Amino acid sequence: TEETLEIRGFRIFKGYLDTAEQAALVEAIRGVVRAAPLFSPMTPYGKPMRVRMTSAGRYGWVSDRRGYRYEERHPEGMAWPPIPGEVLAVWGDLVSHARMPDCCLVNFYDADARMGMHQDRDEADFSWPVLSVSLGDEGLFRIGNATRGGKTESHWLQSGDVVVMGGDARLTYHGIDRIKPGTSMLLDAPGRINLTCRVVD
Ligand code: MD3
Ligand code: FE
Repeated sequence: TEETLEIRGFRIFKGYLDTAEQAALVEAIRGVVRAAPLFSPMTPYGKPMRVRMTSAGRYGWVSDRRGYRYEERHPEGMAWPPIPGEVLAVWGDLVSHARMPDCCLVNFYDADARMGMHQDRDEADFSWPVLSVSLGDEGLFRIGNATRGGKTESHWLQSGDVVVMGGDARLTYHGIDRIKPGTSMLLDAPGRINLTCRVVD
């Protein structure tokens, strides 16, 4: 399946990556996680996030009692590993060859992790799109509006789907309501990986 769906300005490329490409990405991400281990960020309100995270690139996204921001180092002190070439290739094909992302955030959802509705607004320049790659179990993606609340639309993101959020969609509220364990054979345990590439500054 290779079709593009458009929901509220989000371009969803269904089945953009074939199984071999997905497996290669998972291997590359395993390398990232070996160099920069997954951690459970603390929200500024003092509640740990359900999603475990790490990053690759010049910057990584972190959250703690001081707030959400980009940092040049992992909380344990190491520099973030480089963004894998396989990820940059997808960005090059769908976003730009002129400018590569500064950050590839790696989100890992276990069977009961979710991500509440939020905006991505920690970047300096919203004119660059955000690109997201889904791997592993399906996740129910909810798309809202430019302000909190209002009607929403939901879509199941499957392994190999790529989403590009640009233009008016860049500041749209979004979240992951739940994942559906056992819907993919890609990972060796239930779970979902999402890669989010962003230009930061
Ligand atoms: C819409 N991640 O890390 S990716 C995030 O599946 C995040 O892990 C979700 O939201 C996930 O911030 C959803 C889709 C996504 C990513 C960035 C966006 C949608 C976006 C930025 C602007 C608008
Ligand atoms: Fe987001």
